[in-house]
Amino acid sequence: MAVLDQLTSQQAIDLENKYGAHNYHPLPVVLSKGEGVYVWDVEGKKYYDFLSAYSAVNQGHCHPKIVGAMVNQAQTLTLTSRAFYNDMLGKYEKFATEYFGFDKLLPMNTGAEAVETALKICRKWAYEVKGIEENEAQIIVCKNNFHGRTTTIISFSNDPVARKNFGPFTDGFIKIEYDNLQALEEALENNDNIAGFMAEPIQGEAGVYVPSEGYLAAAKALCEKHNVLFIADEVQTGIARTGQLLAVNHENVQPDILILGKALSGGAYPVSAVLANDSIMNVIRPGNHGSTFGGNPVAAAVAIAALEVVKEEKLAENAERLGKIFREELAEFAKENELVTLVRGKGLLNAVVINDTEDSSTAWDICMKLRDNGLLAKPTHGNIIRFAPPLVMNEEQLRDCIAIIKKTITEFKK
Ligand code: IF1
Repeated sequence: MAVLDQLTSQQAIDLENKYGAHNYHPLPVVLSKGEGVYVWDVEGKKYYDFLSAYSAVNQGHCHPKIVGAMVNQAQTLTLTSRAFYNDMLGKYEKFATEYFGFDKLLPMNTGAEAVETALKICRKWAYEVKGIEENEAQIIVCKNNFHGRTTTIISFSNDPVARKNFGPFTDGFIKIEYDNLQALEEALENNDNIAGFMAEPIQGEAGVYVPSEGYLAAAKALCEKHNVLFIADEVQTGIARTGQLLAVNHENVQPDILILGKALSGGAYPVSAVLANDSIMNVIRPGNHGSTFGGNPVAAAVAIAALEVVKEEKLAENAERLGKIFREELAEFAKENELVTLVRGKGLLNAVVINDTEDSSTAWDICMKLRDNGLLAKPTHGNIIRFAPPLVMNEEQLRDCIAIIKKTITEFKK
């Protein structure tokens, strides 16, 4: 078999099982083509993509403008490293800082790298600006967080599967209840070593937990009161996913440090970024931080195109409008179907809670039937199914998907 020969789905799965690390348990479907809201498997079956690569493909699969920008730059100059300047990075940094309203941007590649970068900036600011004694800085995070898979990030995770046998862990983090202002206030009171508070504006992996109205604004105000940096991890909730450009925009909150990833590139290329104003970002000096691919010309070209698409195609407005239809329809359905407990979310980041125990396979089994019926989605934790289509979906397609979801759950037999 030549390396690029056409495969059947089973052959592709067998190759991954034999030659790939088993760090995932994918839904058994083998995709070979994507366009807009659709993906196709190797046998040519067409599906609606209702995961969007965990909100990385907000602009739709293989968006022509984004792919065009990538191909054009890839045929011109792909990588210089930061040992030299290139003619794309400054343009991107200017475009993106004006786009999101910050003084500066530090370019990275993956979401986890951007989270690590934000933590380093926050700590350095704590020592050099706030005046905390070196190595004493503490950063407050939320229980049931998901910020990535590096050793430092899992150090403050409470997911046993993500942590077991990866120790020893990184110190300097305090975990509090999500959406609990009293817990935040208590953690901030009487502790002068707090450098920052990092949170997801909506906890995605935990099951699309939308905090109480006003939580983000009140949390930011508490951070200001205690001279602590508010760090918003918008890797999953950002780039129009929740019906606003950023999820924090729903409460008019401007974080001190903004973390972006995933759909910053429309899913075409690994691009992430950390944005902050000069009073914070200028603690970073040459040699403090970096990455071989961070800020490469292809990433810059792709990110500019991906962000332009968001505004040109009014993706936030579309997500807001279609998300309301989705939640209304599924909430109505929940009243008549005992398998669906509730639906929650914002914009087109939604989840349906299935009426079964966390350790049941019901949510997974429903996703397998959704696959058979031409829609791809995957459970987050246990009995919660995340539904997050590309934001380019139109109302007719959404209603088609709602019909598939209702039909599948109605016909589902445990
Ligand atoms: C996987 C989860 C989602 C993120 C937030 C940082 C990162 C992520 C809020 C790190 C990444 C991805 C990771 C991906 C699946 C997906 C995921 F299920 F893992 F938890 F979306 F909820 N902050 N989330 O959601 O970004 O380094 O991955 O680029 O690990 O399978 P990354």
